Amino acid sequence: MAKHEDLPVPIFSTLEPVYGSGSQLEEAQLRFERIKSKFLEVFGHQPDVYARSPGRVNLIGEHIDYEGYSVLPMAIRQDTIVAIRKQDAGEFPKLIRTANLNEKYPVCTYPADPDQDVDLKNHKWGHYFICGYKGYYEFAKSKGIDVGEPVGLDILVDGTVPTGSGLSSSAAFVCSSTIAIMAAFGANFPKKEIAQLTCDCERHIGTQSGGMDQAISVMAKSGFAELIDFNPIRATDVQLPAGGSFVIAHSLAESQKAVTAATNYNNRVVECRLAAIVLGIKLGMKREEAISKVKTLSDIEGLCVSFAGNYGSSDAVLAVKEFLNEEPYTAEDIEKITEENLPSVLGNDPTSLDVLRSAKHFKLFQRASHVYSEAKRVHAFKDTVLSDLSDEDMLKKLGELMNESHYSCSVLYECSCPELEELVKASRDNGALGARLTGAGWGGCAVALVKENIVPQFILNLKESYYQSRIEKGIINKNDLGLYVFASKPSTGAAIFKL
Ligand code: NG1
Ligand code: MG
Repeated sequence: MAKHEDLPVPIFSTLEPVYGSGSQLEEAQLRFERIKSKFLEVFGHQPDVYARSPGRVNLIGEHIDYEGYSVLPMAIRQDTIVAIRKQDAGEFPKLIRTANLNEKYPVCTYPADPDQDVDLKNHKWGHYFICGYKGYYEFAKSKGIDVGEPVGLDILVDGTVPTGSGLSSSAAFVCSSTIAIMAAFGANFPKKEIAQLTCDCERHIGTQSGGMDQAISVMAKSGFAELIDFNPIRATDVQLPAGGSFVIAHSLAESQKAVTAATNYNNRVVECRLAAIVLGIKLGMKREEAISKVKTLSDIEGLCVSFAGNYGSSDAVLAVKEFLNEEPYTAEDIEKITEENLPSVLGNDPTSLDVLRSAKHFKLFQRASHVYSEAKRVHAFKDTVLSDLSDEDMLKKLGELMNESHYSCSVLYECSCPELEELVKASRDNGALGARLTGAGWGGCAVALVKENIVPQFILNLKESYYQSRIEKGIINKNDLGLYVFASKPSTGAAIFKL
């Protein structure tokens, strides 16, 4: 039997296989009707086909996907739907037009040119579609598929994944865009290839992302979290223990990753890269070899572990303690070790140069300690789930691992913020077995592991302790609370609808 990840994205002629039955199905039917009639109103035609891809919550394994380490997310019910119509060859205007059901997002227009650059200085919501557009053409070209002359595309988007929340609205959008384009061109590919292609093409937005979000959005299976491995991308089902539920809660601090990349996300990617190169040199690699070959901390884990082995340990963190200084490094400190200036060490890549321009110093010790220890926690999480512990003990252990992960993100990786700290504390105070920030951080959501039988009370208490004061200050509307705090079951991955 073909493995799940080797299969193409499923194509359905009804909504039931994804949206189930009852009120959820009714809601989805209404949503698709609204999309269809708005499409007709804006473009004067019906869409050819629809694609949907979900957001995700990462249970454990934060900021390590881009370092090559496995992560453990699950898809959530909230998703992005892209309705698309491919214009005929002779039809005008030959444009990419992206419209959104949400009035907040005005129509964006782009040339029908897959070689266009994404205008990073002038961020627009439609740019995420262009990532998928460029990605599809790059991929088709690499496969030797004849795509013919570019044609115009009309697109209408409806997303329910809250933006800037660490639930990966961006990947839901990029994946549904790419899959919609594929479907409009009558193409389909194995899910693992789409996961890789969407991961690569989201980088056109200017973040040096790992591949977790796209992988889970494309490959998720209902009822399971997935252990995602990289190089190559693979997904292994993880059945979560009975009696526990994951509650997602928004801190209400929005984190716009595409806008803050140089000081937050990309900054950490660069720090990890520099930590890996410095460690590689300290562990005996030739300077030129370290600079040209070492890209991630996982590239030199073998060296770290064999160093630690001399001390009877298999722990890479030991090498970090031995060879990296706790004091932040200046650019000059690092250049003394690399004997090459940092822009050139980083290959003069423009997003890395942006990071260098705004960074005062580099916390190599802290970032590397986080990455190596978080990578171990992911495996401990999976091993716990597979162990013969009772459900009760298992949930307790998973909660502890989540708490340790949060501590590491907050103290070593410094990707939390005051609101997330308050929310994580409130979650624990209200009885969560564990709670942590999820996604890139600096705002966005926390995820809490809660015993199933106390979930309704937990949510009520959280509303009281975290959200009530924010309602009173007018930050959110009381009626919208359900959008900001909810329990989530592992949901299903991307799909194409020909309705
Ligand atoms: P969010 O912030 O949820 O989009 C980002 C990255 C992930 C991963 C996490 C941190 C993108 C598209 N996603 O997630 O790959 O690195 O941060 O674990 O950049
Ligand atoms: Mg994102």
